[in-house]
Amino acid sequence: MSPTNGTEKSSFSSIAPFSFRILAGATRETTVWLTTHRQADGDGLACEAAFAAALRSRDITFKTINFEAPGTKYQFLFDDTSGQPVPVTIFDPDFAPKKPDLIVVFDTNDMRLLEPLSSWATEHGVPRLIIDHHEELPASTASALIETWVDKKAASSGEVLLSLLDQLGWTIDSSIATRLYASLVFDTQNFRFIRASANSHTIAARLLPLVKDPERIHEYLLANLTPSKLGFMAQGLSRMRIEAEGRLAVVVLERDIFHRYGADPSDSGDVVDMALNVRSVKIAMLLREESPGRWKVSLRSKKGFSVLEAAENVFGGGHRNAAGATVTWETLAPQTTPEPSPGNLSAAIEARLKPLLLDEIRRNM
Ligand SMILES: [Mn+2]
Repeated sequence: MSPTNGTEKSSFSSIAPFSFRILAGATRETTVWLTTHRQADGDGLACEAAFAAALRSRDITFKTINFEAPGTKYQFLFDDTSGQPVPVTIFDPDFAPKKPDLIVVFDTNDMRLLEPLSSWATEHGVPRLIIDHHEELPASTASALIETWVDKKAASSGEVLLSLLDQLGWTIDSSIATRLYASLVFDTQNFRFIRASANSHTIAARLLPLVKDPERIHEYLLANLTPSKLGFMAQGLSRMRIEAEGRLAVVVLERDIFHRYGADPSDSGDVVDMALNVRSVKIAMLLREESPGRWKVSLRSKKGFSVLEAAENVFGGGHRNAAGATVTWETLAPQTTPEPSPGNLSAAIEARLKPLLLDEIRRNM
């Protein structure tokens, strides 16, 4: 179900009745956890911080639970730059945390990206509410414990969250607005990717009077280079191969280059985004070595070209224009029989994915 699905305007109370009841009737005794997918980005994190601020203003107990510390460029969302600071906890099932009444998941409906939290929640019977703008994976959310509030037309999860706050009738203060605005700026990349709708701008116009220092948000999210990061990007770009008559960009980054420049794994996203700024490039593929024998695949495409199917081919997911997967030899094993040595895993991944991507380019040119 989706907030803008069909002709009639959907109501949160009817689409997610359980979550609505919990949130609308929440008190200090209610505990809500907020989380987002692994390798969290500016959208998911901004939503967490925004909703945390909303819960705090209503005296509802909350905990922000992540799987890694937020990347440096996102830390402003949780400190006093954006309002009252919001603490972030790293999930640890061994700590046997006290069960919350509800877990709100932002910016993904792929429960695999929340492990081990999603298994823990299922085991302990904890209900979850998904607030998202990605293509729904019915298999992932087919549980009586999971409700979804998804708007695939929204350009950011922040926009979907705002529609939820409006339906709850909660006031948007500066602390909430600043973070929601950050979500929009991040996911639209400064209002470039607005899904052919005025909605993001309309929402921005509504939020802006309340936003604390909007220029600094742009700076944190989009002008955050350091000399060493620039060095890392130069390395990344120098390894970029542009193939298929300029239409496919491929970058392979081994682990040592991250170490050498003190780069964050999330920094590689900027390299692959840069590839799409090349006019002829339709699809960009980045392979990043996470640990020996384990590579992260990031795929990006321009409008009219989908990378989702290629990601799914190696058991990943995402959406049409941005998808990814984590690949080991076991992932490829059913269809390939190479010598399992860490050195050629990236080559094997490339050999598997490239024909699929070239096919997609050929079909849609
Ligand atoms: Mn998003």
